[in-house]
Amino acid sequence: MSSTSLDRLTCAPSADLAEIDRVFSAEGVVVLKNALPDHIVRSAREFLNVAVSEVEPVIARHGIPTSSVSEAGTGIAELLKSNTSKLEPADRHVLLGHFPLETRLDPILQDIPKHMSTLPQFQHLVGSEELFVHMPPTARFVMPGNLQAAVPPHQDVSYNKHLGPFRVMWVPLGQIDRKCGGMAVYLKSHQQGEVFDGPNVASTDGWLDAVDPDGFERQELVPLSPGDVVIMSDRTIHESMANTSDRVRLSVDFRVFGAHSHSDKHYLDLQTGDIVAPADK
Ligand SMILES: O=C(O)CCC(=O)C(=O)O
Ligand SMILES: [Fe+2]
Repeated sequence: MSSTSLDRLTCAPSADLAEIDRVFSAEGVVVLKNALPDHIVRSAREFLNVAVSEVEPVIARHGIPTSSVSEAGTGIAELLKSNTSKLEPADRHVLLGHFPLETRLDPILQDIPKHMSTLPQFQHLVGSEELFVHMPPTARFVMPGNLQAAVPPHQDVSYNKHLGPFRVMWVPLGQIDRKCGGMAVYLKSHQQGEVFDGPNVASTDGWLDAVDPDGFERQELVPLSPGDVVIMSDRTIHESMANTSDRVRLSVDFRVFGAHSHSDKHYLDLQTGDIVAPADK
């Protein structure tokens, strides 16, 4: 098997718990192949495709033509590079490739963790039969040429100081190949603590400075198909890649935690389907 093959990180969702554990504990990442049924992925994709057309006015408001996604993507990247301090935080957030809050809170996206929570393999990876998800999830549209939408190397723990231990679940909604701006992970990097030691950030502020993944083997998570689900530790270093294709890359990612962990912000209780607000302090 070649060292760049994703096969060594890939398990069928029906695989033995011991096999999934072995891969995840050693590498800090596992790909659960074909874990989501078609209808769940299709509904999420159709919903987000409509949501892309709904963010076009935000892009157009900045003088960027939206008739071609690749022209929009390169226009956004130029704008973000030259003008970032003058942008409204909500606009900057969208231009970085994040869907707005209302989109991310839509229950249609919650069907993804609801389905995953029924799989013993997933429960095992999170370490709990009772599962909870930080709300809202991240949902991303990465336009071709929007190089500013690629997230520099980071551990998710640095963006989520309000959570106890958690797992990251990254869900592509289309075919992921070498060109469309998927993800790369640094194998075994979860075995260290948090690397970034700067201040907390809001996601509207943009990306944290890249951490140094030196010394860890970089693995691009390609190819992936709709239905595949990537699970990482909260300390696994990963980054997203530039979209050099002619397609918009759509994905959703969730932070999932078990009964042994906690959150100081809103979360979805997957047992009851309720969104739980933080307790008053
Ligand atoms: O989807 C991406 O480009 C990266 C997502 C990611 O790493 C994150 O949201 O923490
Ligand atoms: Fe991340």
